[in-house]
Amino acid sequence: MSFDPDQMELPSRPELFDFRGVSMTHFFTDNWENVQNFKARPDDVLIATYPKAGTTWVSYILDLLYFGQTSPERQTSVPIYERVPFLELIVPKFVPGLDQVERLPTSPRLIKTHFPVQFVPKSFWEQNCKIIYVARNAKDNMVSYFHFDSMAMIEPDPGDWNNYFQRFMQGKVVTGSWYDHVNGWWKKKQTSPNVHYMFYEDLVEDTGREIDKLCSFLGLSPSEDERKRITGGVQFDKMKKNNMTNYSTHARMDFKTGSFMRKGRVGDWKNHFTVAQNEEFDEDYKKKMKDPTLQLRTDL
Ligand code: PPS
Repeated sequence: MSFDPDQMELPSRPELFDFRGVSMTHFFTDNWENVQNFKARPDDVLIATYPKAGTTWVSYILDLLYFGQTSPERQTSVPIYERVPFLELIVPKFVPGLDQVERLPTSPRLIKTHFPVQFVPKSFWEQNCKIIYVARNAKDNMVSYFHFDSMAMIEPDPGDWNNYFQRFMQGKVVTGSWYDHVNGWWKKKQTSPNVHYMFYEDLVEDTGREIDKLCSFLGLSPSEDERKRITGGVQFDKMKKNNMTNYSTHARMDFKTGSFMRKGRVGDWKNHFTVAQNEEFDEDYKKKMKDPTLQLRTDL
């Protein structure tokens, strides 16, 4: 987020409201018309996720694949959230995501969104842009989101864990229902060859393999050395130490209450869910996740 002193006051924590059937705050809807009218270029690459599913990880992988060799200075001077702007985000005192995208000097432009599939500006589809969707199992996703909401001042107050647990299952968090999000994109992928659907758990299991799949989807062929360098450079510990990828330079995070690169694991939900919560969750999950072809792993 680049600072723009001409804009308004710093915000306080926003309220959640229903926006076209999806829970949102005004930081993601105030620029709606302009975002919907966004003119994508055919080579734009959109990274779409439910929040906390691995957006930053995949953004960094793509950035290295496209620009790691050609713009080494970018790697030490431009934070990842500026290299890959957040399309719909509009927060007072910061340059709106849309304007950041339009100012990007790169080609292709890498663009981040948390929109459910039905909110994606139509131009991305008309221009046949490549879209990468990352899904993460709901339990870990919920835990990560809870911690993030505690430290991200542009998010509604998460309240305590028990309360958050219920709200997540009801879809009363920013970007709405996790269940609708992952299912909506999964359905779209079945008819859109331009959507590459990935899983956070697969990336943890074998980052190199997933980078290979990404490369064949994008038509990229890095050298073996480059591939190894990227696979090593994007591991959790490296990204956590790297000020360009760990969000430590971001003005709207309260690092006293946590860190953006928190644990980076599959299965951390076991440290948060009680036995009763786990049972309640699984029961509810079965009712909402009817498509047997979409399977997410909560353990490796
Ligand atoms: S955001 O705010 O929506 O853009 O957040 P997002 O980047 O999607 O998700 C943040 C979580 O992804 C974890 N992460 C990683 N895990 C493993 N390896 C790597 N390299 C990596 N990079 C980011 C990050 O730690 C957050 O998950 P939790 O579980 O909170 O640690």
